[in-house]
Amino acid sequence: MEVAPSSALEREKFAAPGALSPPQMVEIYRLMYLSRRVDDREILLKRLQKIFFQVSGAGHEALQVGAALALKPGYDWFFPYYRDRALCLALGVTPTDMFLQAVGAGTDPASGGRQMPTHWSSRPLHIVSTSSSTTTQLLHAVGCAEAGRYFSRHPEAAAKSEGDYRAFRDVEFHGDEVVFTSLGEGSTSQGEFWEALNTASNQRLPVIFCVEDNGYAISVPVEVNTPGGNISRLVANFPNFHFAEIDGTDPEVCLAAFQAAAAHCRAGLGPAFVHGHCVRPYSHSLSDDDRLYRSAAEREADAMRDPISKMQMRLLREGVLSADEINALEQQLDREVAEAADRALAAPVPEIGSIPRHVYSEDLNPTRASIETEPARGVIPPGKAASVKGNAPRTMADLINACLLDEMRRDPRIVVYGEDVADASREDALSEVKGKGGVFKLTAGLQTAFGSERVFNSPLAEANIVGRAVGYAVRGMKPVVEIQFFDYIWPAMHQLRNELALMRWRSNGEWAAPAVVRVPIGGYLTGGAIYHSQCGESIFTHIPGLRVVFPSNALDANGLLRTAIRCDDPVLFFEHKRLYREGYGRAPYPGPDFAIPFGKAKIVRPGSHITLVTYGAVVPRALQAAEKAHREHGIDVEILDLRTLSPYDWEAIATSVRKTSRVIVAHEDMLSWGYGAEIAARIGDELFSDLDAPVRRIGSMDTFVAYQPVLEDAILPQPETILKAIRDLRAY
Ligand SMILES: Cc1ncc(C[n+]2csc(CCOP(=O)(O)OP(=O)(O)O)c2C)c(N)n1
Ligand SMILES: [Mg+2]
Repeated sequence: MEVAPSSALEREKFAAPGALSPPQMVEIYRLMYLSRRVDDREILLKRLQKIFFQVSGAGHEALQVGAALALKPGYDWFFPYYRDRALCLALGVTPTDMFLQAVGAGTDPASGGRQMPTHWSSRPLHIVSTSSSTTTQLLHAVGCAEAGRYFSRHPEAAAKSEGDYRAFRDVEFHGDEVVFTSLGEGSTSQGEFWEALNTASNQRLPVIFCVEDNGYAISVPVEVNTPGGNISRLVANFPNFHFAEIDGTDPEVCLAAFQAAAAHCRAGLGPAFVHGHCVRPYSHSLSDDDRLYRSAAEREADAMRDPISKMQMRLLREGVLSADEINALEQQLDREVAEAADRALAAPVPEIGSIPRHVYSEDLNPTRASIETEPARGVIPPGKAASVKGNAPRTMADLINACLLDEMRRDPRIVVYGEDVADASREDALSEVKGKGGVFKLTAGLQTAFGSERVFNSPLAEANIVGRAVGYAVRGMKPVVEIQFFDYIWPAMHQLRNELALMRWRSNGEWAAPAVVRVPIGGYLTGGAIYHSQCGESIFTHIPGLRVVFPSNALDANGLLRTAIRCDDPVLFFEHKRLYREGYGRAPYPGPDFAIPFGKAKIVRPGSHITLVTYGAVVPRALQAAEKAHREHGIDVEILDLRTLSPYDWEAIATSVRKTSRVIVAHEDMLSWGYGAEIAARIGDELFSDLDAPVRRIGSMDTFVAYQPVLEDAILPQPETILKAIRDLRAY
């Protein structure tokens, strides 16, 4: 028989604060003991090599059961961490589910055999897929709370809509929902911990942050991670918080603390911080032995505070259960745990053929040809007066801005935020000032048009921007966020690679985070120097699950951004700063529905002698070189602008190379390990017999971009560099 999770009926009994009744005490003990025995069983299975990893929740049970019983699964939202077994059991995850993950079964409901044990996920219970990265989940919780608040204030935005991601992103919300997230005391050292508290505090979000303080981060004691050794003291000055520092081994104290925290959150007063002191009797994980770094006296003191034995003593002391009754309950639970483990051990392993499933959306394919539309003619761009000539050519900056305006009007689930993207955070100023709207003015006028709830400034913290976007997106909203400069994307790298791009695959399709991250990129700026000129797109095309777009002109930028926003996958949208306002590539406003599918290259210049595969700011430079090659040397170069880098248009490359038999791959990013290396390797591999010459690559020097323009020119590929490669290859 499967072990029953705490039923809704049982849970109601815990809703009201007050002293615990005997049946409540028994239910708490049942959950805590169950959690410990699932750990024990997993440890046994690991020793028998039937499972491959084990991390226990031992010592944390009281705190977690207290939290779970104060909250509502399937109503509130949960972003737990890897030790939260008792929390998840008390929310309704079954021991069988847990063992299925431990054995890596194909039927593991949390990840289909992709994640380690204790990496929770359950859509019905609102447990959002967790990673192994300590602390990333906190920013997801913050974004989730923001999305919940947004939907409660704008319920019409939750309506389903066919034709874009909304068809597949169902929305549920409750006005008084709470978002729970937890972490260990060591993980409070991560910057994202502080970034999450920042936004939760500033926006009075209904998030409960639970620090499960067992005194150690693997072998590192608390005072190394936390100056003074107590995180409660350090966070005490954050405004709007409800704070509680408690004995995390006493379930009655814990339950009362979480009830008070939830009441504060549900009343809209702000977030809560519950700091529970607990113990860690089983070392960090089965790969760790705390006898290597903890004194015997310290470990014995911990053992005295073990929440399971303390609760058992209390049941006996208060006459709630006799020794025989406790024995009978434990034996019953032991049997159920053993049966659950046996069921999981008999489960089939995942199919090898299932591996690529859910890397990207299985529902909405952004490469499908039907996305393609013709540009509308003679229409007036949004926000412009009718007197403005509708079909005058516009810059890439203009047409990106126009796309954002159009899409925000069409889709109320879109929010835009980032550093400096608002017109003015202090709204009072808006009556007398023009507004900032981004350091490159790409988001100008959006706040004025759609209000501060939909367009706002983030703190100066890139992980905060992307981490919150994950939380927004899992709730069905469409964050279209900005990283101010590519050069500063790195603090968000962890969130981009380990969270945003991975959410769908690691949860076997249960969750997804289809956000758009717009990123100004690139050099050729004259004076941009090292920290305002970087490229580095291949680092991101190397991330499965992420779509990577890199347009070279205004029309493509407009049509591809629209596809990105309507897409069901996360998209990294690179905008070349040098191209924002260039004369090259301007185009009339193409109307509010112009879209270009991903993975479709454009032949910018047809030719028969050499294929030149490129993208971004190298496109106009390649064109110059090709024109000169034609004029002065009679060489006819075909230029392919890839437009999207992941996916990319292999068919277009292959068709052209089969025709010309000579190919150059050119990009602005550094040559070595660059994007061109992959394309060149694939051409060599699959088109070898079509080639008459080696595949040539052009990229910048393997350095960063220097400030002095003479150096910058020499570092980055120029039309002359390209022309020389064209001539050499023709002569080969
Ligand atoms: C970002 C990140 N860095 C390092 C690790 C490796 N690691 C896993 S758990 C852990 C210690 C965490 O300690 P604490 O936050 O106190 O939680 P506890 O394990 O004690 O419950 C470390 C360093 C990780 N998972 N993620
Ligand atoms: Mg710890």
